[in-house]
Amino acid sequence: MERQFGKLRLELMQGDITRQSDLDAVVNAANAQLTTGGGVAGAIHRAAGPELDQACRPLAPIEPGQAVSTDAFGLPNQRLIHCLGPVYGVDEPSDQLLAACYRNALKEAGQHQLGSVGFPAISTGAFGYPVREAAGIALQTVVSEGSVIEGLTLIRFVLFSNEDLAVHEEILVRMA
Ligand code: AR6
Repeated sequence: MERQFGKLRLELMQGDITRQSDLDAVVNAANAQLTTGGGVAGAIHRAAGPELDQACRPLAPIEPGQAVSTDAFGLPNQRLIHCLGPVYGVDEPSDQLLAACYRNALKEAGQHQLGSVGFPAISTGAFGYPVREAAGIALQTVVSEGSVIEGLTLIRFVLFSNEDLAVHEEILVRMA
């Protein structure tokens, strides 16, 4: 599904965040140390290769809601943006910290003049954020913050499961 908000196109698809070769940047659902792990971070570090670990080291640790960026190394993108989502029920206020992730990731994209960015569903895996709640925050935030970033024309949510895609579609369809 896709929707246009002014000059910004918002796309939702089922897929793998490491295989978005037509996007300038993709976002990593990172840990505070910016090391590999499970889920998105594991897939990104495997695809990017060991140089990513070295590039991340001087930038760590990061705080919940923060975003930093590196070269994308073996990934087919120009840049990688690393966000630390809140652990649900632990890092509070979770909703504001999750919104800050998306806002700060988009700011980072703006600073590097990136025209297209792909996001996974940050915090909804190992960090336990309920998908429906997280999707509402994520979609609202990227629409309001994305349209003020100069040069940004495409945001794509790459959801790993069809169930997660369906939840995001339900919310996007109803958004004003
Ligand atoms: N492409 C797109 N989405 C994916 C992929 C992929 N390749 N792999 C998993 N997902 P998670 P978090 C989905 O756990 O909750 C790591 O160990 C997944 O199904 O990656 O922010 C880090 O090191 C889920 O819907 O991120 C951190 O310690 C969503 O992406 C911690 O997990 C996010 O799941 C971060 O936890």
